[in-house]
Amino acid sequence: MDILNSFNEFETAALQAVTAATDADALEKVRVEFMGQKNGRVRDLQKLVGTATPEQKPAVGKRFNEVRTSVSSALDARAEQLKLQTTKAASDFDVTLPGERPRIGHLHPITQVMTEFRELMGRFGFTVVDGPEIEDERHNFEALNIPEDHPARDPLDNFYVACASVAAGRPVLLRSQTSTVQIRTMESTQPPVRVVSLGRVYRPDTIDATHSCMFHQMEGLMVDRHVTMAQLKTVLSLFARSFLGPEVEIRFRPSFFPFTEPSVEVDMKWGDSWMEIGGAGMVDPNVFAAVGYDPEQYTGFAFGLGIERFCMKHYGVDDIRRFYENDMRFLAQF
Ligand code: FA5
Repeated sequence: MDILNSFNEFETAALQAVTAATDADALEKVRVEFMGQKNGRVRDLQKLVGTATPEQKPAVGKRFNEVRTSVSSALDARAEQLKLQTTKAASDFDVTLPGERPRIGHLHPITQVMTEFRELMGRFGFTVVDGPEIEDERHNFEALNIPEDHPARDPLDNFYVACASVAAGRPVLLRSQTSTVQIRTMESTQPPVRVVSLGRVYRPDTIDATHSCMFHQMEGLMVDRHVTMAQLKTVLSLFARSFLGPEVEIRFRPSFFPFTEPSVEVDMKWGDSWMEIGGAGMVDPNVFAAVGYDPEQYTGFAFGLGIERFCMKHYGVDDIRRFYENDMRFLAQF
């Protein structure tokens, strides 16, 4: 009989769907699809009961009730089973087991060293100032007494940035030195000045064990009446010894920077040789003139130190590239 076949197909399909449901939501969907009061497929079966002949009626009615009961019971049983599984999963969690320790990172070694630099210079009475990493030519060169034809301004030796300012005739570049912040500070403050500024600088240098195209500098500037070269040497020597230890050997070598006169290069002993760690000198009167300070009244010293080089010496790292490779085996040691 066709009607009974339809009942059997309904039952098989419903029981399969019940078994396949793996959570309460899926099971509820099965219930609505097959047994839903409004549009469940069971409604079609009910209509079929109405089409049975009087002789067929008793058998059809009986089978209809059986099918309905069997699907309802299967739904209830599966619901119970799923509930038990969830409670069991929850009770599998043993609160007495030791937890998994989360991996907590730490500050990059360069950042750690910068924090210590700020702290040390703070003890010498230097406050911390900041400046932008994208600079104009006035702050990176002109006010620092670096004329237009100076080789340091060669576009091939700098990272000029292509943007609207360039089109408007105001070229900008990634600063090649933190000395830019000397100018910004003096433009906005009157002497006495005693500041340090730490941050990134960028140069298209050939990368090797001691050179990176992005590195960090600490700039220092002290301006007042009667500031002397002896004070500069004292501050730098004390600073280097405080950070690297009293045994570190520092030497000052005559040099040239357009923005200081006289100028020195600062080296530290590195094994059997010397490594340059920074430049320094007495602020050139032309720089004072560019920011509106009276060179007759004030003198000052300035220095710019390579932070990576200090960090390398401090931790015994022999290649600057290690700091930027993001190798956890290296970084986790600090
Ligand atoms: C300067 O940048 C001057 N502005 C320093 C200065 C400031 C002089 C104030 C006088 C007064 P120099 O180019 O030498 O100078 O760089 C300073 C230090 O930065 C170097 O001694 C070195 O330690 C570090 N340095 C320079 N180039 C790199 C590089 N490519 N990678 C890593 N460190 C570098």
